[in-house]
Amino acid sequence: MADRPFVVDAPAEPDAPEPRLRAPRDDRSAAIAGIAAGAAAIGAGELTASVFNAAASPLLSVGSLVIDLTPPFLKSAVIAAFGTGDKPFLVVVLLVVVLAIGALAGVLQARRPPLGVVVVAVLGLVAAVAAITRSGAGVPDAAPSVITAVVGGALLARLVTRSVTTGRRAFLMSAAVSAAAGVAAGVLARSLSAGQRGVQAAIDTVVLPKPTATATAPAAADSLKVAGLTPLVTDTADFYRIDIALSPPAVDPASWRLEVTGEVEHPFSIGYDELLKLPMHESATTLMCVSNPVGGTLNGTAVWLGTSIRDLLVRAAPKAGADMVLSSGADGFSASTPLSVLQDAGRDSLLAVGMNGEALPQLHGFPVRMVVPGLYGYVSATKWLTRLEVTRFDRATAYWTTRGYSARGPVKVSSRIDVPNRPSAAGVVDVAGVAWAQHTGIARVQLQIDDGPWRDCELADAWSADVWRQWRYRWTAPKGEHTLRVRATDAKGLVQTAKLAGEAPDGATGLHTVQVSIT
Ligand SMILES: Nc1nc2c(c(=O)[nH]1)N[C@H]1C(S)=C(S)[C@@H](COP(=O)(O)O)O[C@H]1N2
Ligand SMILES: [Mo]
Repeated sequence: MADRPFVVDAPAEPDAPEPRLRAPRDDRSAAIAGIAAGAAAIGAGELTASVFNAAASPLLSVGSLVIDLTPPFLKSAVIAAFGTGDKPFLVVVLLVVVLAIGALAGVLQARRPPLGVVVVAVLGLVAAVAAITRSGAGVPDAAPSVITAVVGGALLARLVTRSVTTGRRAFLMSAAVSAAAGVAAGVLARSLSAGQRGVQAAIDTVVLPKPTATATAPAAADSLKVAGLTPLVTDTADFYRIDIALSPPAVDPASWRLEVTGEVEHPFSIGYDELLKLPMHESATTLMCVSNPVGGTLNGTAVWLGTSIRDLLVRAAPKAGADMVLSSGADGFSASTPLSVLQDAGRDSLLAVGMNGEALPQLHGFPVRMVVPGLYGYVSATKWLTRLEVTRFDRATAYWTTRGYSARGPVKVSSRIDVPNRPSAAGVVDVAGVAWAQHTGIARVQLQIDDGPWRDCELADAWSADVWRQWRYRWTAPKGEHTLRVRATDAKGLVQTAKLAGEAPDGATGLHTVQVSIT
């Protein structure tokens, strides 16, 4: 039987006992067969997805499922270790795990056929379910996973059989060809990803409307010219990126619509072109991630161009009793923002279409995202926005709230030392950094050197309460090892706490402390 890896001992000695069937125990060949079949199967699935729908990629779908199921502490640990490289890291881990399962399936297939094929089928099923249950996906999105499973199962059975029916070289050759074909298909898939290229073309053609008001930093605000100090406005290319989307959603602006719905008198929906015709103004806001550790850099300031969320809510007319807006993104993310914050006339909450003078980049939420001064991103800054649902905190729950984070997330007053970040020569040393308390503003920054008193630092002019503030201290530094510690006070007099708290459930606290060698 061609598909059963049993062989007949041959040649039989004339006086030997009956030739008997034996199960080959060449586990190593079987494992190689499994890995080769796995590589070919993944390549086939990815290639199918890239042609048909990049979001339906079996690998990325399973990756997204893993992200969904990752407990917050692990997420924080991975972000801490890999920063924005957390996603490539996850993909590599996934590949290794899947190929290891492939090796195992090969061994199983050799020992107990068709168990190996069953394992492949189960993997395919998991990928298919992951692909279908992604937000905005449908049953056809299972196709790439089905193809992965079919290619994987068939190749596994065939290669395991070959591992015992043909010579070792011929077997290794066919395994190598399968694996190489898989890698080639995977590379081709990456370069194809049709939807992704389409989005860049769409972004390139956007003509942003003229702002009714522009945001320009006061000349004096950027006055602290210290090498290594965080610039007031973050270059878009350097802007941190945090989201649950393994591959950023490719949203076509031509078919994009925002639904404003829920507990409102006048639900409506609006398309991209229509939105661009609304009054648009610029506003500088420092965005903050709740996962930012003390001293971390998961924050950035941009000049956002957008239209007032408050005005859109006036049009929808929320009903009495509503107290939350649940915003959703095309990646399945959702955020719970207090309705009162979005209705606050004193707060520049934007439906943003532009970032630093250009259309929103795909990574930062093209075509439309939210920006709300004073709240962490996970409760306010929904990218690839598709829906605003007016509701209540006791009725609806946002993405991170079901994963150990608070339903409400106002930014905590905090500060960071940027320089010195390397050994410095004794003499006058600039100690500098940024401090933030979005929407309240920074009134004071103090520095402690070793166990000395808290000394007031120089502050750059404030741009607005919504933007971080640069600070500097001119330190006459003596030789030796020193400890520097910073703390900020917000405009309401609240002093940044020294009490240590982790990022979950509502933002880290503690004082940023650095050691510096003065030589
Ligand atoms: N659609 C979507 N929007 C999202 C997220 C997400 O995972 N998906 N993450 C939020 C979080 S946690 C933060 S801190 C900000 C980060 O925005 P940025 O990537 O543009 O810096 O986006 C927010 N908006
Ligand atoms: Mo975040």
